[in-house]
Amino acid sequence: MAGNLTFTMIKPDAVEKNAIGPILKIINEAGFRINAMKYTRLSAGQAGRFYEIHKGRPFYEALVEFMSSGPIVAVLLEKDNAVEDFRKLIGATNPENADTGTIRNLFATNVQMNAVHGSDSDENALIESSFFFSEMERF
Ligand code: IDP
Ligand code: MG
Repeated sequence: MAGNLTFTMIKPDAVEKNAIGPILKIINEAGFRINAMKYTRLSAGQAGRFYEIHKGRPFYEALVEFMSSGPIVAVLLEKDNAVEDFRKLIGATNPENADTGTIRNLFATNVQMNAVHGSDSDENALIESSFFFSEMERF
């Protein structure tokens, strides 16, 4: 059975574009409930650990540098079928391939600076949310 939690980050490019409000509005209107949220900045070490799974890929070093270049908003979201529905809402990794109206279509700059993160599985949603949030930060 699909889980009801997914984890997202509003990435530094979207924060820089003043798109926190518009992106959260789209997320709320799509039926996601905010379970936990934090405005913070990752160190290079923390970004490297968050994206450890991509270590060795050609884009890894630049991704770590980008993700630690400015503040982000980390959000734990709740909805039925959360992971799959949220991936649909954000669109393809490369905004050139993202469907019209998706968050990446509307706000991404390029394949690296693509506005938002979205968990790819229920298991990773839990791992990623516990990277940012303690029990007492979740509601
Ligand atoms: P996802 O965010 O859609 O799940 P992943 O393949 O998990 O995409 O990649 C993680 C992040 O790494 C992407 O969101 C993007 O910021 C960056 N990235 C992925 N592929 C490329 C690439 O080909 N060039 C530059 N950056 C990339
Ligand atoms: Mg991914």
